[in-house]
Amino acid sequence: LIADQKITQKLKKKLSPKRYEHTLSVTKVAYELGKAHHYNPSKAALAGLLHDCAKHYSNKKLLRLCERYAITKSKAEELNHDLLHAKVGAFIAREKYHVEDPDILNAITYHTTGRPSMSLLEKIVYISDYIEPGRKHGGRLDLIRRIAYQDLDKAMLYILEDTLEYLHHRKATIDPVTKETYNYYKKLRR
Ligand code: DGI
Ligand code: FE
Ligand code: FE
Ligand code: FE
Repeated sequence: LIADQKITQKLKKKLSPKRYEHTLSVTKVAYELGKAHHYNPSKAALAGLLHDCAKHYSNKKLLRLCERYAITKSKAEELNHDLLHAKVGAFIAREKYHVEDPDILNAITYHTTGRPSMSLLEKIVYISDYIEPGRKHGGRLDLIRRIAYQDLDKAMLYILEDTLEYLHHRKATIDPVTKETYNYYKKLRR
């Protein structure tokens, strides 16, 4: 047992089977990355468990929660409501799952775009979300899976590079924070 069973059962009831499987996989990978990088594995697992806890909400519900609880939306989040499940997820983790730890809440908030100068836990969750065994991204996924256990900053850079390329190809609106995060990790490695 690597994660809180009450939270796990509650999420099982709410998420689709596919999203629930993804959630459990991210939880396991976050636990392993925690061990590999000397971060409390149980705390990493809890952050992984909750990272997509608002993913099943419709855009309408995400927007309604933002209105009701004065959660401010960035320009990118206005244009792409999907991005909101990260920020709203952190809110739900606090209100509905009673998680207070700011590092866990930030890891949930920044799991989609990342942000410059991420904490160890923020990187663990961001990377676990990308490399969990159920993911089938093309690009350098197998390479990134190996790098993740050796160098988190390098894994961040590779994931951001592949993600930006994918978003460009899809002509998706790119959140400036995603771009800033990429620039930060690129500079870090020079
Ligand atoms: O919720 P998940 O699917 O497990 O994963 P996630 O929350 O990391 O979302 C992944 C998607 O988000 C992936 O297709 C890349 C996309 N994404 C990351 N940064 C941006 C972005 N999408 C847009 N439109 N803009 C971004 O800046
Ligand atoms: Fe997500
Ligand atoms: Fe992600
Ligand atoms: Fe996810």
